[in-house]
Amino acid sequence: MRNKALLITVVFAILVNPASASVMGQNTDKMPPGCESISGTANITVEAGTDHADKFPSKMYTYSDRKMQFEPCTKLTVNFINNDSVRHQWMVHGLPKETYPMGMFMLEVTGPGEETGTFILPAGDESLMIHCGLGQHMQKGMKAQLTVGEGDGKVSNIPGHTAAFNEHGYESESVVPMAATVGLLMMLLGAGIIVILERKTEE
Ligand SMILES: [Cu+2]
Repeated sequence: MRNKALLITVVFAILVNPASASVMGQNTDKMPPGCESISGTANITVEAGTDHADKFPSKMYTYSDRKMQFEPCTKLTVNFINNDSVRHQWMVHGLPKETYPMGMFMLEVTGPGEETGTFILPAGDESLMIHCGLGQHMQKGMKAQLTVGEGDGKVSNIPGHTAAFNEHGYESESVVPMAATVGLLMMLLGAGIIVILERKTEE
């Protein structure tokens, strides 16, 4: 009886278990090189999901906000809400390694749910890329630009904002599946020949 109650509790806990979430590169007080102090604080909420990609015919996932701009040395708190039942990330690249050993800040939520994290933006004018690192999610639209100060360029292929040309790694990504398809066809052909030869020897 007791075991049964325990089993029911465990099963129930698994069923209602909320999505797990994590923060990487959290930084609330360490100044990036060139920042004497925090210039200001900002709070944003970003949603991730298929619903935000509906208006972009060739895209499957995206963020509710894909372009944002803040003063250098801003202490930024991000509330990241995942509306999908698949895992999504809000990952900022190109942060100073002195302050962020991995060079990044990341929020990740594995299913419907949310996570909040804080980091301090660098001191210079920079255009930082934000994306979801899960397989093909960035190519499917999960990409954004965080402009620090005046920025230093444009991040390509942001739905509704920038063009898809010059996409870094675009060509190699389309070549790899093609090579894999050719390889698979060759394997099938080889297997077919072996089957035919075996049948012939059996006869
Ligand atoms: Cu994703």
